[in-house]
Amino acid sequence: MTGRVTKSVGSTYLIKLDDGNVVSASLRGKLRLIESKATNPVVVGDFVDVEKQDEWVITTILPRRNKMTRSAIGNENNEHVLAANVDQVVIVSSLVKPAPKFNFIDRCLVAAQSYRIPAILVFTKSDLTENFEEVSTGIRELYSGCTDGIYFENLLLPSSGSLFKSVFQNKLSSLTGLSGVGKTTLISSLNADLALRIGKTSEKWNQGKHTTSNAELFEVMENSFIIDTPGLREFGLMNIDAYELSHFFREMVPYLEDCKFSKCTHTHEPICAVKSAIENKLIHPMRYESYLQMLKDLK
Ligand SMILES: Nc1nc2c(ncn2[C@@H]2O[C@H](COP(=O)(O)OP(=O)(O)O)[C@@H](O)[C@H]2O)c(=O)[nH]1
Ligand SMILES: [Mg+2]
Ligand SMILES: [Zn+2]
Repeated sequence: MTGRVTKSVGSTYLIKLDDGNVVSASLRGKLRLIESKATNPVVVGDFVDVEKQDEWVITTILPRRNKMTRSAIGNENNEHVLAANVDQVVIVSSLVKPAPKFNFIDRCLVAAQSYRIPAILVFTKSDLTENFEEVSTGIRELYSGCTDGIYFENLLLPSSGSLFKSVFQNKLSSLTGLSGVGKTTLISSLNADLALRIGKTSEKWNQGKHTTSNAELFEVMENSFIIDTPGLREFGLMNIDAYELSHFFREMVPYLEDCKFSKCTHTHEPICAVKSAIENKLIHPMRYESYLQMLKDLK
């Protein structure tokens, strides 16, 4: 039987089986040695084969489509995998109260791009925004070239619930966003009971009792999961080389091979296709600002 890992507690895993049942399984001894580089061999989101022996045992971990890790990209020794087979990263921000933190959004986008996971932006509190047309147009100009969907919503309207049902349907979504932007409201509109449960879990995290974050998948609707990972909120800058950073700015990628230097950082180098693209208004100056800020933080 196959199923999906939704939670790990010590060396026990909760598996949602294809037939809808949830079982608790452990890892067959041999499997523990696979992926020995990772600190955790099986993670939430993994699809696994399980067998009922005396108890349920995970016999195979199916190949992963992608994985979100906490440690350095490229530094696979000792990486901590947070989740596997994530379909989309959903980054929630509010248009006002609090105003969007573009730097935070850009860091999340870099992370999503580095994991090769599609990224969706949700901007809430459209109802409280005075010059909504202007603001939303500006944000679309900023982000349409580097995301897979942008939504502007008033989460308090019932219609936003049905919109987001279609966004989250049949997917594993990583939900992220700063405090107060509407994450709980959004989850409530999909599944009110769940929003309460997640709130309680987050409280526990915030008390700092857990040192390693073991994420949990929450089933918001049938076959639709969200992962609310405390550590992911910050999407700290990863340990990547300076010249690699632009590879994770999606709208810069088409220009990279035209820079004179293959390890161009698009700052001081001569004949830089990225800088030309900015001059020609093909790349948004705010994204370049953000790029420069992140580059500084890498050093
Ligand atoms: N007017 C308005 N208020 C919203 C909207 N979305 C969320 N809120 C309110 O913003 C506050 C924070 O929302 P919450 O879901 O708790 O944010 P979280 O910290 O990201 O989980 C709550 O009082 C919500 O009712 C929106 O689209 N419009
Ligand atoms: Mg909340
Ligand atoms: Zn360049």
